[in-house]
Amino acid sequence: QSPRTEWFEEARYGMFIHWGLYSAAEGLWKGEKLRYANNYAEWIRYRNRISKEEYGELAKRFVWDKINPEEWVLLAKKSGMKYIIITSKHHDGVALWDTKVGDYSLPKLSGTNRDVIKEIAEACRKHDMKLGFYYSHWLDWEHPYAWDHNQELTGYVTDEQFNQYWQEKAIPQMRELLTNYGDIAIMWFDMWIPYEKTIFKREQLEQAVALIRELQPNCLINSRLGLPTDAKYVDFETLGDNQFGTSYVDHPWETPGTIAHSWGYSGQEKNWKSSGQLFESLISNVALNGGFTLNIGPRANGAVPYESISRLNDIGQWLNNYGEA
Ligand code: FUL
Repeated sequence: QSPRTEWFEEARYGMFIHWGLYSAAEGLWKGEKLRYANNYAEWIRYRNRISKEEYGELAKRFVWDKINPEEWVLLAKKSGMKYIIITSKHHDGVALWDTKVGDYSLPKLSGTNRDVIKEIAEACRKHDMKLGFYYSHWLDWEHPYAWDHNQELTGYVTDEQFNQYWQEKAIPQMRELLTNYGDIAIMWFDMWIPYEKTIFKREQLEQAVALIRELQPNCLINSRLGLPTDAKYVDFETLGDNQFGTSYVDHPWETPGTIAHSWGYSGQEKNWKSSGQLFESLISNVALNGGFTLNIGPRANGAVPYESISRLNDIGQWLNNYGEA
């Protein structure tokens, strides 16, 4: 492995933040729960077949005078987390930052001049926290030419059309993220089937790697990009959601995990994991030389659910007392 990954192999514990328009839906659409049992709240647009226009209205529910990304950074810091990964664009295709690529962004839909990506980047710099971006490169439910894995929302897309999405939206947006926000520690991609089974061509994924290596040579890339975990392409392996207990000897790895079920905020959560259970997940991964990226899903007013804060505080206290030998 390259020296790029050294800090990550020592970090072990980071914060995932899922925050976007779906946070304002809170796992309910017009009184109806998420369709399909056992589904994630951040998938509500797809699952409940919400139109792009109606979905965009959720942006009006953001309470800008309460939203303060520095609080998320301080929470991570207090719980002993060493990095933060935030959903710059989730599957819904909404950019959280003030993108110049198209007009489908939280600032534009919400009518604000706030750019939370800029604010969190500044807060991370101020508090010495590494920052990474989740970028949904594969699924993008707003773009007519992005590929819908079930072809339910956007229908059939040709290779040429998909390449148009890739060249006109995905690549230029990644360029913005890697140019305008200082040092980016991780680009975290999210495609959980081999690229050969998708519409992607290897060259397209290699183009993303080349862009990242050119603009931010120290930035790490995770395996859900779709290329093999080999320092040339991908720096660390991401296991399945909440999957623990695998050991790799030849490369770094992590598990992304939730505190309840959904990643995005849901008012419908019933089963919150205990602090002990979460701590055990962290320890078991660390024991196998891996890391743990634990998720919070703040609400549309920026508030982090109390249940999450209390568990993060418990883990932070343990780490403070016994962790940093
Ligand atoms: C998944 C996504 O589909 C979820 O919404 C979430 O972002 C998780 C970390 O990855 O597979």
